[in-house]
Amino acid sequence: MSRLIYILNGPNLNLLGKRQPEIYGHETLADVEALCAKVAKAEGFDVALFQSNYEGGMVDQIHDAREKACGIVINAGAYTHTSAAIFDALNTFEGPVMECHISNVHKREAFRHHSFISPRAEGVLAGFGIEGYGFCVKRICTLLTKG
Ligand code: CA2
Repeated sequence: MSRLIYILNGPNLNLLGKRQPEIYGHETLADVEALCAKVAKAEGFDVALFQSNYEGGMVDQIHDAREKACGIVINAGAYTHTSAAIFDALNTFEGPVMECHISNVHKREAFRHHSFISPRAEGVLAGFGIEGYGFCVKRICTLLTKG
């Protein structure tokens, strides 16, 4: 089994730490990567972080994960609320999937309350800031080592 966990990020998350800090905080995607790498390393795993502003780009990364990754943490951004294509792609992946949102989507607009990803995810985390990514990585490590 691969010991690589993919951290997939959707549209606009490249702007993390650069816009709307009142919602998404001051940390950047580089900080997310560093946190996830630290958590994974302590458990004997590695991470690779990706970001795409395109739905097809995210689908391609999920297909890539089929060959290379043992688990996926996904923050699909606004595609969370719209994308059957990303849901279908995740269903072709065999390992654990954790859905992560920086903000508490349930405290926000109604359109953010529904997720196409959740029915495929082992767990869903929202509103923990970027710390949530670390918790999701840890959970995937636990699921893969202790079942
Ligand atoms: O809370 C989350 O992590 C979201 O997935 C973020 C998405 C939003 O559409 C979801 O409903 C909840 C938006 C990502 C936008 O990211 C930005 C980051 C910094 C500045 C501007 C946008």
